[in-house]
Amino acid sequence: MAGEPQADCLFCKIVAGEVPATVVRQTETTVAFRDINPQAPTHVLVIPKAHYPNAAALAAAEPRLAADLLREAGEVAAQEKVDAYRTVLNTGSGAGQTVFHVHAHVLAGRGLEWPPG
Ligand code: IU
Repeated sequence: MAGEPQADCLFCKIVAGEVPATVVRQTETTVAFRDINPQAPTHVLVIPKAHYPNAAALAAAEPRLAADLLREAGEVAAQEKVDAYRTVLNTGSGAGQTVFHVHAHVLAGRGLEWPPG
């Protein structure tokens, strides 16, 4: 069922505490943790606790939860004391998505080029 934990999902395992992560914030509906392969001095992933494969699926099924995710990206930036940051939501392997549990990357602390690579 949509939103239910998936047995083979790494981020569902992080939510369940079965895989360790450096959690920086947690709400009733979301978890934010440091990326294990940081691409910037601040690189935090914000995920919904519920499993949705990507941002569009999340927004279609649970628009308020999609809003929670984006609001939490801002809360992470505030907590990290960065005023400029980039929020990235990769969708599809061709765009670089490797974990199919929606996550917002929050990147900050260095110059970020545009267009992204
Ligand atoms: P992507 O947008 O799906 O490519 O992002 C997945 C991210 O998850 C990527 O930046 C990984 O470094 C990160 N990650 C992690 O933080 N912890 C893990 O155990 C694994 C991946 I696997």
